Parts: sequence; C-alpha cells; structure tokens
Amino acid sequence: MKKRALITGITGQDGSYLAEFLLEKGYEVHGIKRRASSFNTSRVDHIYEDPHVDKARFKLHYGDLTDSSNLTRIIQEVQPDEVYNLGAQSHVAVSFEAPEYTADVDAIGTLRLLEAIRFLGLEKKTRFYQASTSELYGLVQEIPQTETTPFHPRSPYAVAKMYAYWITVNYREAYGMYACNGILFNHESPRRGETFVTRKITRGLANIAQGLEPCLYMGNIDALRDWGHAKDYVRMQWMMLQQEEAEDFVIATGVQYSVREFITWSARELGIELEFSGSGVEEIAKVASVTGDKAPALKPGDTILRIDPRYFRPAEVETLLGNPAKAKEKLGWVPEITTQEMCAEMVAEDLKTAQRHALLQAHGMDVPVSTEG
Ligand code: NDP
Ligand code: GDR
Repeated sequence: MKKRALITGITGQDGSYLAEFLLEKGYEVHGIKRRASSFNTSRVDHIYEDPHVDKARFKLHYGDLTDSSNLTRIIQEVQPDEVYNLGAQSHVAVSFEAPEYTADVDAIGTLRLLEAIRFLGLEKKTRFYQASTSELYGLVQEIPQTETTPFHPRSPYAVAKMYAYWITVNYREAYGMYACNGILFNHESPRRGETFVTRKITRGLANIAQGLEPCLYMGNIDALRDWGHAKDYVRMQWMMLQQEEAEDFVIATGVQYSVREFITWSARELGIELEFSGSGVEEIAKVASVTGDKAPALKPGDTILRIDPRYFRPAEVETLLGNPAKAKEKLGWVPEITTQEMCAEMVAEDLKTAQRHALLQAHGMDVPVSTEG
C-alpha cells in the first residue's frame, strides 16, 4: 500500500524539498496551500501533476492553519499516514510586528491539526511531525544545545513555537499519538525565503556584483548560527516518523559561524575580497579587490555593505549551536552538505538569476531587486 502524507507549508522551502523526497520514496503527497492573489507555488511547480491525470501522486488543497473546519475536512478526505506540520509564519523579526497572527498560526495552528486528527479518530493511524526550532533555546542556557537544554524563547515566534512543542508532547503523552518534534537549527538552500539572512546576503551580493543594486543593508552581523542544508534536514524529518517510538531530536551540524563570515564567503564566491571598518551602526564593508568576471560592476573602494538598525530585533538570539549526537546515534543521521558548500550553491544560483536580470536591464526592461528583510 502506498503511504499518504499531508504537508502543511508545502509551498515553503522545507515543504518543497520534503515533497520531492516523499515522492521519490513512492508516497502519495498532499499539501496545503494558501489562497493568494498571485501564484505562490513556484517552489513546487516542477513536481506539480495535472489532477486530471489518472493516479496523480501530488495533490494540493486550499487551506489555512487558522481554519479548523478546513483542516478537519482535508484530513478526513486525505486520511494521511503521516502529517508534517511545516506551515508557519516563520520569520522571527516579522513575529514582533505580527505577534497575535504568529501565535494563531504557529501555536494554535498546531493544536488545530492535532485536535483534527483526534476528532477524526485517526490518533492511532496518523503520525505527526512538528517543525520545532532552535529558537526555543533563545537566551542559551548551555552550549551546545541538546534535547535536554532548557528553553528561553526570545520572540513571539519562539514563544508560539514553544506552545506547539509542548502540545505535541502532550498529545503523545495524553493520547498515545505518534507525535514528535524535530528541533531544527537554521537550514538554508537556494530555495530559502529572500528575507532570511543567508539568502538576503547571497542574492544581495549577486545583484550588487551585477550592478543591479548599490548596497546591502544588514542588522546584527555578529550573530552566530549553526547553518545546515534543507535537503539534509527534510530527510531527517521523514526518518523521525519511521521509528518504533516517537521521540524528539535536535537536528544541527554542530558547527557555528557568524553572519559576518557568511558574508565574507559569499563575497569570495563572487571574486570579491571585503574589508570591514568602523563599528556598531557605523560599520561598513568596502571592496578590497575583485578577481574573475563575476562582479563586473565593482571596483576596489566601493562600499557595498552598511548597517541599518531597522534590522536589529527588540530581543536578539546572539548564538545558537546544536549537538546532533542523539540523531547520529539513534538514527544514523549525519548532514552531508557543509555550510560552505551550501553557501557556494546559493551564490551560484543567485548569480545566474542576477546575470539574467542584468541582461534584461541592459535591454531596457525592469527587474525586481528588493532586499527587504
Ligand atoms: P517557509 O517560510 O519557507 O515556509 C512556510 C510555509 O508555511 C509556507 O508554505 C507558507 O505559505 C506556509 N504558511 C504560512 N502561514 C500559513 C498559514 N496561516 N496557513 C497555512 N500555511 C501557512 O519556512 P521553512 O520552509 O524554512 O520552514 C518550515 C518550518 O520549519 C516552519 O514551521 C519554520 O518555522 C520551521 N523551522 C524552520 C527552520 C529553518 O531554518 N528553515 C529551522 C527550524 C524550524 P506561503 O508560501 O503561502 O507563504
Ligand atoms: P533566524 O533567521 O532569526 O535565526 O530564524 P534569520 O536568517 O532571519 O536571522 C539569522 C540571524 O541573522 C541576523 N541578521 C539578519 N537577519 C535578517 N533576516 N536580515 C538581516 O538583515 C540581518 N542582519 C543580521 C538576525 O538578527 C539573526 O541573528 C530562522 C527562521 O527560519 C526560523 O523560522 C527558524 O525557526 C530559525 O531560523 C531556526
């Protein structure tokens, strides 16, 4: 029997990689997408199957984590073996602007899904994965962080995800559901949303190298993160649902870098050496040298990075470093792609787009270049 999976957040970074992964494993994959005024399925368009075709294995349903009746109806229709709850208002800085909505989607949305499974009597059939996060550690109590490190969330996003974490544990303990949390540290890819820091950097620098924008405006570039590749992390999401007993796992690389280092590597991928000077909000980065042909728009002395305090957060998570020993020991999971390899892949993809846009611009056409985030 073909297994059936339901993914919330299928149009996001992880949802798209997970859908590909499950289709390769032979699953029938159902996803919930939000209604939007323009197309929002670009990350999954390549795996879309015409629903009129017999035996289509990829199906999208309109829905929203704020709508219980809609979630219950979809789960009843799909009767999933596995539910992956990846849907969320996932931007930490935005959660300070929209705290109530973030709580509704990220916290209560998780409860709505678990309750729908229970209400439909599927609690013994349907396995549940919750996209928990290293943001739960916030103001870190222990380095590196493990499954037993205490939480101290530092944003409305992290507080909402803390509710989701515990309600998942509670449904496991109260109703014997196979429900588990993946406590995932930051993971990125060429499909990463454009306003998260890594993608903002790779896309912004590629645009600057091609003369599409003048300068990158950043927040706290001394923040430290443990960055992995989304492809490695979705494999682990699936593995967590294939065990005898549901358990929670930390997923991380175990290596930490600063935002500043990520900027330096990204620039090098484009043949640019940077020189940082000044401090605090006065810090800037100038081009020290340019080699190769990837940055034709730049010359030594150009200032291409400045600090803009509007990207500082009301409460910052300064440092995160995970210890994935339990995942390695119990599941044999180790990340296959290094942070540097991932950075190179992201820059290469963003450079291709920037080169295409530069060509269009040279022919008098408008191109999108915003790097808000
Ligand atoms: P993305 O922001 O790329 O994707 C989020 C997805 O959730 C999108 O499909 C989005 O839809 C959907 N969504 C947002 N609001 C709603 C809603 N109200 N109802 C239904 N769906 C909604 O996130 P990632 O793929 O990076 O992350 C996946 C999950 O993992 C998230 O829950 C995130 O919080 C969590 N996480 C991510 C980490 C990371 O480093 N990437 C680390 C740890 C946890 P649309 O496309 O329409 O916006
Ligand atoms: P994060 O990711 O908050 O860790 O949440 P993000 O990439 O947004 O920020 C990482 C760090 O970089 C600093 N930073 C900036 N961030 C952004 N977005 N824009 C900037 O200009 C900028 N300058 C510096 C931030 O202050 C922060 O310290 C991500 C999300 O995917 C969450 O959903 C997920 O739960 C966690 O990772 C683990």
